[in-house]
Amino acid sequence: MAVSDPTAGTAGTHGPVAAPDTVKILVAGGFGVGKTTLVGSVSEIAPLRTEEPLTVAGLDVDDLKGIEEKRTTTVALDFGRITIGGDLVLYLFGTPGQQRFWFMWNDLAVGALGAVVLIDVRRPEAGFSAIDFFERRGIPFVVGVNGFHGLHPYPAQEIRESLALPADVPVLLCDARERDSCRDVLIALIDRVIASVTPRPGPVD
Ligand SMILES: Nc1nc2c(ncn2[C@@H]2O[C@H](COP(=O)(O)OP(=O)(O)O)[C@@H](O)[C@H]2O)c(=O)[nH]1
Ligand SMILES: [Mg+2]
Repeated sequence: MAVSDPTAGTAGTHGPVAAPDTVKILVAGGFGVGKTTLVGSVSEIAPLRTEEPLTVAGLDVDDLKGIEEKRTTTVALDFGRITIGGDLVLYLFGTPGQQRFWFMWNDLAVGALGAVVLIDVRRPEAGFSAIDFFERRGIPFVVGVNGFHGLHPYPAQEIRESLALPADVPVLLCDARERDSCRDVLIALIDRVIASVTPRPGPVD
């Protein structure tokens, strides 16, 4: 399932040590839903950020409705890393959210085994395009519902219905600012990725 680095994992006199499995994961979603925040919360390395201040020039182009407090924006990508269970290393690539940067998504998706579609609980409809993107490409994904200000007014089931998500797509309420909360979303995604590559038992004779 995972891509391993064959050059990694040799340790002195103790002989070879199993190389960690590395997996590329995308963190996608609309503009201002908390993608950069999520990658920063969970990353063990100082996350690479390509944030720039929002400018007056972008006012007519980028839709800030509902996120008036947003001051910066990701112009290329976010990058972070998290180790799960000791030997599974996830490389997280946060996509730029504005529609004018969506041409980059196809390139970012190359080699990705799964994705988190992050939505802002106040504007769930901003997640439709990302959901559609991964559904079309058959890339397994989970939906993380970022409850801004820690509020979760709607149960996961209600959000699933409003986004017309199939029953097998996990929907997780989360807080993009909380490491453990974001980690739980990533663990659910790994389970989903594993389920998607595990053949289902055939019919019994
Ligand atoms: N109160 C609150 N603010 C958040 C949360 N997640 C993100 N933000 C803020 O909302 C703005 C947009 O978040 P950002 O991570 O840049 O969104 P992105 O465009 O999806 O990368 C920033 O000012 C964040 O500090 C959250 O869960 N609660
Ligand atoms: Mg961002």
